[in-house]
Amino acid sequence: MPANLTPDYLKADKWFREAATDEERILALEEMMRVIPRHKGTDHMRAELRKKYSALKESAEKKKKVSHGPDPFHILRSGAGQVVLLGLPNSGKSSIVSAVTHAKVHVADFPFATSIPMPGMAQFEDIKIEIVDMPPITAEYAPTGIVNTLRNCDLIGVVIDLSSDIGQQTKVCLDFLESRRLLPDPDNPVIDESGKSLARKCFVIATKKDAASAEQLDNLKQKLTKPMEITAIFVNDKTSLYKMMADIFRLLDIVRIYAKKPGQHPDMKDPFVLPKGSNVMDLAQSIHKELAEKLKTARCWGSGVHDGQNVHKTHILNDKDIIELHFA
Ligand SMILES: Nc1nc2c(ncn2[C@@H]2O[C@H](COP(=O)(O)OP(=O)(O)O)[C@@H](O)[C@H]2O)c(=O)[nH]1
Ligand SMILES: [Mg+2]
Repeated sequence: MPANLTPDYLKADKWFREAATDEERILALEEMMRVIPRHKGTDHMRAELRKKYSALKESAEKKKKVSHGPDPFHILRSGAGQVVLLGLPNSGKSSIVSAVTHAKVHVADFPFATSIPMPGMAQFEDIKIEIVDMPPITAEYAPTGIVNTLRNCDLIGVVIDLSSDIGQQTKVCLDFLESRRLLPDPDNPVIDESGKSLARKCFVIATKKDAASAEQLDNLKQKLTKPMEITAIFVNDKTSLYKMMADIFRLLDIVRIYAKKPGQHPDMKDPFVLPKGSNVMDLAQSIHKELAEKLKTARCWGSGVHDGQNVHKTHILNDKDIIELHFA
C-alpha cells in the first residue's frame, strides 16, 4: 500500500474491512473514494475502488429485489423526532427506553440482551418523540446494520454509565462515531451526494448518577473530546428523566405550532411540528400544499408579538405560537 495514504483513508479502509453488510461496505467505499488523495500515484487504486463500488452497488440492488421481509435495522421514523441510543453493554440504554416509553424492551444485568433496534414512543408534553433502544457496541464489535440506523436518525444519544469506566466508554463510542463519519466536525463537514450531512447531532446521556460520585460527571466532561451536551439521569428519578426529554426536545430543533380557524379556539392537543426557523408559509404548506398558495394573511398569538397581531408569510414561528391562517 502506498505510504502517502492519509489517516482518514486508513480509517475508512479499516471500516470497509470490518463491515459486515454490503450496505455498510458501500458507505465505507464512498468514504474511501471521498478521502483518497488524488494524484497519479493513486490512479490505479481509485479505479479499483470505483470498480468495487459499482460491483457492490449492483449486487446490493439485485439482493434488494429478491430479499424477503424488512430490514430490522431500518427503523421507520415516527413522531416529532427520532433519537437513537449508542453505548456499551449494560450502560443503561434499555432502562432509558423502558422508563420513558411503553416499549417492551429487555432490561438485564447481562450484556447483549438487546440484539436488534427496538423503538418506543416517549411523550414529551404534547408531542411524541421516538427513542430507539440499540444493541451494544464494544471496542471489538459493532452489530451489523447499526450504522444505517444511526445515519437516519435526528439525534444520537451516547449512553455513558457514570458508575463504570468513563474513559473507556467515551473512547469506544466516540471512536466508533468518528470512524463512521457520524460525529459532527464543523471544520470538515461531510455531505453525501444528495447534500445531506453524514454526521448526526450527538449528545450524552450519563446514566446511573445515583450509583456514582459527583466527580464522575466532571471526569466525563473532561473525557469528551468534542463539545457535546450532557444530561445526567437516574432511571427512577422522574425529574431527571423529564429534564432529559426537555433536552432532547431542544436538541431536535423543532417548534410546536397550534393552528386556529378564524372565530374558533385553537386545537391545543395536536400541534404541528416544524423545524426551527420555519415561517408562516411553511406551516400553511405542511397543513395543505394547495391551500397554501391561497394564503392571504395570518395572525399570531405567541412570543414577540401582540396577541392576534397580523404577521407576514415570512414571519418566523416560535415554539408554542398559535397561528390563524386566512385564505383567499
Ligand atoms: N443504579 C442504577 N442502575 C441502573 C440504572 N439504569 C440502569 N441500571 C441497571 O443497569 C443494568 C443494565 O441496564 P440495561 O438498561 O439493561 O443496559 P443496556 O445493556 O445498556 O440496555 C441493569 O441491571 C439496570 O437495572 C440507574 O439509573 N441506576
Ligand atoms: Mg439493552
